[in-house]
Amino acid sequence: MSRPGAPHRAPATQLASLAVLGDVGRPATLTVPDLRDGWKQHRAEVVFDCATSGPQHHVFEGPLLREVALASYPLFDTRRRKDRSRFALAVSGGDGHHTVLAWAEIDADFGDAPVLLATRLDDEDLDAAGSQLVVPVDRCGARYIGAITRVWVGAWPGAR
Ligand SMILES: Nc1nc2c(c(=O)[nH]1)N[C@H]1C(S)=C(S)[C@@H](COP(=O)(O)O)O[C@H]1N2
Ligand SMILES: [Mo]
Repeated sequence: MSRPGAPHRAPATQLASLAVLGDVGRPATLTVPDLRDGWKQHRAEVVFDCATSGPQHHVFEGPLLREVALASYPLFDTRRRKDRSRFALAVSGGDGHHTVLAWAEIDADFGDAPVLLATRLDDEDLDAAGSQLVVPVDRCGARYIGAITRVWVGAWPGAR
């Protein structure tokens, strides 16, 4: 039960957001509540190894990275696998840590990896902390980028 006049959500200043940008038709800025309200939430129980702190067990919930990226209309021909396979994604955290994935890793016709942009971590909302990348196919935790600020989607330009 909320107090009369109390906001239903945290004030905007406490909401982290990420930008989807690059070779896309419709760049977007999305808060964690946007990621929760706009797409089906998937759940992943994962174990990953950290080089410094050992095995970590977590439960994440959030939309598929693929679905969120597709909503920004990557500039490939969606019907052509070879065109899609030229694309990559770069995911950046607020601290500058970043990683890349091949589009083919998350494409249903290729690796079909259920990579998530988490909105919840161990039953806690990530609204203020920011979304975290969840890569269940990885043995180690280095690509579980936290406090995501940018998801770049683009194509290697190739030989010109
Ligand atoms: N933004 C950001 N995300 C990051 C890192 C980082 O340095 N910066 N470290 C990664 C590493 S090496 C690991 S093992 C996991 C640790 O996740 P945990 O803190 O939930 O165990 O976060 C990953 N995500
Ligand atoms: Mo780590």
